[in-house]
Amino acid sequence: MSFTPSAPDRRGTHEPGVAPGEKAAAVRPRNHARRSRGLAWSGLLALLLTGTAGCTSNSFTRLGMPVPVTRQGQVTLTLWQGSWIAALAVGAVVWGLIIWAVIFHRKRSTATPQQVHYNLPIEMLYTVVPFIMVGILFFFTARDENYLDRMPAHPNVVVTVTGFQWSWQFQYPQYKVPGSATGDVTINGQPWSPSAGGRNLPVLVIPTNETVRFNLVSTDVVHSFWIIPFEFKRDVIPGHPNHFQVTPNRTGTFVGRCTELCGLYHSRMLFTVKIVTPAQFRTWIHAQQVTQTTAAGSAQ
Ligand SMILES: [Cu+2]
Repeated sequence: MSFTPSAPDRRGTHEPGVAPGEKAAAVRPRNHARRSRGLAWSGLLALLLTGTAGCTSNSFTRLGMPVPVTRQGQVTLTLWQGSWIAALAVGAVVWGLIIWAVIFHRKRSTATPQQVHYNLPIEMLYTVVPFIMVGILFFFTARDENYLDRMPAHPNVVVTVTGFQWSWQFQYPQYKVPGSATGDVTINGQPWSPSAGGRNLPVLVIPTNETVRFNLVSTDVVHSFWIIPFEFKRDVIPGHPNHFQVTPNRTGTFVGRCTELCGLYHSRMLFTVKIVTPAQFRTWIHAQQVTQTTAAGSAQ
């Protein structure tokens, strides 16, 4: 099957002045050049795959994403990397075909080329192949989305996040504080202020290797809860509680923010996230219970 229907069919014809035997000899170097080109393409593809496969996690192989700090974030990162590898592979084939057409089918004379109407195999190919590509991307996206949205019945830690103009409140309903306003361990936030320089931001503390469920509620307008290295954000909508669950797998201190323009001081709606070991988490939460219970008692 010829993939170049516009090329005149020269089967059975001879170039003027060239004997059939001489022509066979001239074909050999052309085959050799084709093999070299094939090798060059394979080499380029191998280089691309090893460069982006993510054997080691660095900023180049992460393609702009931060180091994930949850199991779920790693899944998002892998989907992102896989999509880029697929896009680059498709790009290499398309660029290769363009360059091939430009070089080997360039205008060689002023004569009008042979005119053709259609080529059914090629038209079927360029209709079916994009469907397959979209289908593959859709499959991996749907599979990973189902995993990210999974909500096992018994999370280890529950945090109720309340977004308001322009800060956050973090409430731990499993840890009670008798006599306090909410009845639970609660961290009340204030917006970032230039004088405090971030020292007054609310701190969200969660443990590693335990499932943490976030219940998201808003008291006023739509906000969006974004902890950058979770590689995930979810809207916080008044009258429509949202949820998600993660398993942190790396300790550290990170920045969280609102990612839905929610009013004048939206940009000040920052918070600090501390991922600590389970033992450090329990020490911190029990210290909060004692401090907040004492404060509630003295306020009465
Ligand atoms: Cu907001």
